[in-house]
Amino acid sequence: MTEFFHDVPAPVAFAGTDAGDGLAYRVYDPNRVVAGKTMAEHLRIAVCYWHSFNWPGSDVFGAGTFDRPWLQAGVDPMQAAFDKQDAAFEFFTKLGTPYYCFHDVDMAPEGATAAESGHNLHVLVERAAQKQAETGVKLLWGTANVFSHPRYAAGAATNPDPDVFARAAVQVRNMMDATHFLGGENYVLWGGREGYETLLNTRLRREADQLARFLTMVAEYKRKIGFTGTLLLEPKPQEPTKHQYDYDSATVMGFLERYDLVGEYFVNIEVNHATLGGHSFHHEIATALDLGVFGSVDANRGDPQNGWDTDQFPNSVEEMSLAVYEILRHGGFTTGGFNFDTKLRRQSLDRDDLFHGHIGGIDSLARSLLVAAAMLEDGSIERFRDQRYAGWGTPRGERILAGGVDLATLADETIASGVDPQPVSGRQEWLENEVNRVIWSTPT
Ligand code: XUL
Ligand code: CO
Repeated sequence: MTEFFHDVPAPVAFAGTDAGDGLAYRVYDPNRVVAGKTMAEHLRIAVCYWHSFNWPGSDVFGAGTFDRPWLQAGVDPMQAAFDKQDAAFEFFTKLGTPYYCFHDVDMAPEGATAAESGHNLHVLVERAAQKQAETGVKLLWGTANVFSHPRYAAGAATNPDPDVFARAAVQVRNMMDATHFLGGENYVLWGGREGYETLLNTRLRREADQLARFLTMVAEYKRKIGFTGTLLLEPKPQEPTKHQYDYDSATVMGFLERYDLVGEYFVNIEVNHATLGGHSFHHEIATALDLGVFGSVDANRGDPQNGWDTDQFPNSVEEMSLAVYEILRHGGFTTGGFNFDTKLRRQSLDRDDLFHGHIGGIDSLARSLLVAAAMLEDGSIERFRDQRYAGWGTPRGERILAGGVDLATLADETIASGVDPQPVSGRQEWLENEVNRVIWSTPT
């Protein structure tokens, strides 16, 4: 087997902030213990197969720019898939990250029939199992791509044609089997085409019922095969559809409640999906945690100047620290992790650019973890939050919340007692300064 990333010595090592400008981790030291666990255990980092190995660097205005020999025209599809898999596992090993994620079609070429596609997947998955055993790299999650093929243009589960729903069932069944076989810790469903382009041709209720039926079948199949991983839905507000049904975490929760699926599905929150939805990443994380549906994260970032999913490598410690703080405060990941759903810029042509992107993102997460742990240890934010709501812990507050008083009684009592609440400062600027104080004072 020839090395693809032959210029990169294996593996990338931790060298601290004094490291020069080469390939090294400056903060991420997998074995370093922070708040009771190693950095590797906290962050559970995964590399995605699709953007890193299956995307040629094309955009809507131009062809692929990247050096990915297995994506060239005229290469035998199975040989190309083997070469791609070799390069992917070489990358995971040299980067030193514990997990990866993939869609069926990232790894195996589609055949002329559903049966042929299933066979190709089977061959590649058997080979992946061997590679996992050889390298120790594990599968964070698997997923089926039921959005790229033209048959899914009008949706997979939400398609007006039940035959398309059935073809999606083939792919999802096969990928659940593959994920289970590979010891995957989660299974993701991103409904890229489960939405609409125009309401003029769409029956909303009909499509929601179909989606719920599909998700129920998936949850039943999980139990049938004994898959113990977590089922994750990945919210996104739009792109490629004008409107996607899994808009954000709160919308997903409403859907799960409506169709009696609470407890079956959790969410995989992507930073750039949150910001496309008009939320901060911090908002989506805090919301999912409070709703009890938090599962995993697709780490990346958008570009504040444009309105699409740029999937850039995360590099803002300020932004990440607040989200990691919420995750840490709630006890951290269980089966989830930080999957790098990130892609290089189209001009990043060198093979080692893929390393630089991931290293920078991973170091930013590691630094955010240090800051988040220091914020928790410092306690000033939680102290302020506790104090701000302290009234609800008094007998008066508890009586109201427990239903011990009705509206009219409360109103009459309030008039009689002459209660006259005074506005209290929310202290936002002080809190923001507190966050910066911790960021600036936390040693690497
Ligand atoms: C698309 C996206 C997907 C999912 C998996 O925006 O994030 O790659 O993560 O299908
Ligand atoms: Co994603």
